[in-house]
Amino acid sequence: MNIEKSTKAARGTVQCENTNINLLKANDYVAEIIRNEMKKSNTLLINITSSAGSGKTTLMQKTAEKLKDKITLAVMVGDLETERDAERIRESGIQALQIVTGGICHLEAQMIHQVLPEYKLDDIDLLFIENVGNLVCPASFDLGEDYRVTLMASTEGDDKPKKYPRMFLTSDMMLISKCDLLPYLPFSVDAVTKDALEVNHELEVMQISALKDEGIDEWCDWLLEKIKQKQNN
Ligand SMILES: Nc1nc2c(ncn2[C@@H]2O[C@H](COP(=O)(O)OP(=O)(O)OP(=O)(O)O)[C@@H](O)[C@H]2O)c(=O)[nH]1
Ligand SMILES: [Mg+2]
Repeated sequence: MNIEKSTKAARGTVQCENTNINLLKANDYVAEIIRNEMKKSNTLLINITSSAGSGKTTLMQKTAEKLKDKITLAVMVGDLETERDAERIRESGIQALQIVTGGICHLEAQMIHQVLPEYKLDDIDLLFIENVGNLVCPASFDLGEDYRVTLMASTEGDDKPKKYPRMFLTSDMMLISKCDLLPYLPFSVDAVTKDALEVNHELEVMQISALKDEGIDEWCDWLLEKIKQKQNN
């Protein structure tokens, strides 16, 4: 940390200036290329973000199970190490490729662009990016997606939207996940929704349990509607 470039903020904390502007400009340039490619092929691109373990891969599996006979969908999934998530998703009968970041805590547009030739985009209606589990860094990187969807698990505590506002500010949808556990946890759906909407009043909110198949049909209907809108444009 360059202390000269830091400024003191209220309550005695040190706030660092953003030194990543050029990196993000390069990222946004590639994100725009991805967006154009998706437009040409009429493929809906959804960036799935959340903390580690909020249920992203389980949701990908469940969504694949529900939609694979109606549309063509595929996933690319980022993790620091292992191909475990891609293997799990492939077991649901859809294409899934793993991006191993080797320690990087988020996906960047350049990584997505490198993997895209592995997908027959003209045949794919819906492409998911399962981002690295992290509520902080992935928020800063546009991946050329049409929509950003953030999972907020009931097990994480209901205070996250105000503590990690950038992720909720840049998202289009918050999925409150693992709702089957709500009866056992001190987690208020009303409180988390209120905080999230104060951060981003345009955020859509749904409750799901991928494990118990609750709210998944509503989620799939939302996806089908967004695909229809994209293909009619
Ligand atoms: N009770 C409950 N558990 C769930 C649900 N969805 C996922 N889980 C469990 O939560 C754990 C993490 O799920 P994953 O789907 O691997 O989470 P993830 O967000 O992909 O994790 P990372 O990729 O490591 O960030 C697993 O043990 C799942 O079985 C749910 O709806 N309810
Ligand atoms: Mg996962």
